[in-house]
Amino acid sequence: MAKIIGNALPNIPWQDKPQGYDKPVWRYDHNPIIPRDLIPTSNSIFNSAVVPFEGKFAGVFRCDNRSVEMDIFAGFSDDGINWKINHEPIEFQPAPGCDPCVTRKEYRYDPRVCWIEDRYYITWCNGFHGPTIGVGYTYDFKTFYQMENASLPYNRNGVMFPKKINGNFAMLSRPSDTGHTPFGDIFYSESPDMTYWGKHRYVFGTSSHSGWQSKKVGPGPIPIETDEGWLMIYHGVLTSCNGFVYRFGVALLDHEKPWIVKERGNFYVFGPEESYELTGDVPNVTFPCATLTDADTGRITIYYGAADTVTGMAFTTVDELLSYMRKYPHEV
Ligand code: BMA
Repeated sequence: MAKIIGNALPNIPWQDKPQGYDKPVWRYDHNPIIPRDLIPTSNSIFNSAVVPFEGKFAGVFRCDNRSVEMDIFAGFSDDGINWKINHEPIEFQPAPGCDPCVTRKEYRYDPRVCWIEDRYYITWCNGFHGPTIGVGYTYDFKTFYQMENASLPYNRNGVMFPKKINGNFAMLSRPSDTGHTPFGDIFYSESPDMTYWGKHRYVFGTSSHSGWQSKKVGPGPIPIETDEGWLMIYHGVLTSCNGFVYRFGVALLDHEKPWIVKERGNFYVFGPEESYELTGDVPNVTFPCATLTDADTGRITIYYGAADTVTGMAFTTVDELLSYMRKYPHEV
C-alpha cells in the first residue's frame, strides 16, 4: 500500500505484532526502555527524541532532575533500546550570527530532533517569560548551537518537517498559555532561514465528538513522508473528572500544502493501558515525541513518554496506521 519516502533503516529496533493482537500499535515487551533514574540526578526521563546517527542512534532526552527542573540531555545507543544518557544537560552556544542572549536558560522540555539537509535540528519547549519554541542544531551531538526562538510566548510542541516545503523550512506547533492550557489546536508555519517565521496556517483543532481529542491536540513526532502525503502522529487530550488523559492518533496531511488535512482518525491508535502509563508523576499520559522509520519495510518504531516518568517504545507500520485511520475516520 502506502510507501514511506526516506531511508532504509535495517537496524530499526523491532518486534513483530503479537499473534491475535488486533490494535494498530503494539508495545515493546520489555517496556519501559528508560527508567526514571537512568542518570544519577534524574527524577524522570520521558517525552524524548531519537534519530539514526552514524550507523547507530542518538537522541535528546527530557530529564527532570530531583529538584524537578526540566532540561534536555544528549544520549547514545547502539541498538535504539539500551541508552546511555549524558549526566550533564546540553550546553548551547549561540549559532553563528546569533546574539548570545539566545542561550538564556529558564527551562527546557519535550525535545524533537529532525535531520534536514546537513544537520540535526532540535526544537523544544523553551522557557522565555513563558513557554515558547526553542531552536538549535548539532552536527555531532557533542557541540550544540542555539538559534532564535521560533515564536513569541506562548507556544509548545514545535515539530519540524524533515524537508523544505515550497522552498522554506516548515514547522507545526500548538499555541498555548502560561499554564496547563485548557485548549490547543495545531498550526503550520514556514521560514526561509529558521529565524523569521510566517505564512501561518491553521491545520486542525479539537473534536466535538471524539472524546480522546476533545480538549486539545498537538503535533507529536516529526511527520513521516509517504507517497500519499505526510503521515502525522499527534497527541490528543481528554479532560476526565480525574484530570487530563493523553493518547495519540493519526492524520494524513497534503504533501505540497501540509496545512490541508486529507484524512484524520476518529479512534486513537495508542493510549495509557499498562501500569507504567497509568501510574507515575502524572497518571494516564502517553506522549510520543519521535519515530524511527524503515522505508524498505514500512516499519515505524515510536518513542513515547509514559506517565511523565519513563520512556517506552511501541511498534506499527505505515499500513497499520493508514488502514486503522480509514476504518474509523473522523471528518476533515
Ligand atoms: C503537557 C506537557 C507534557 C506532559 C503533558 C502531561 O502539557 O507538559 O510535557 O507530558 O502535559 O503532563
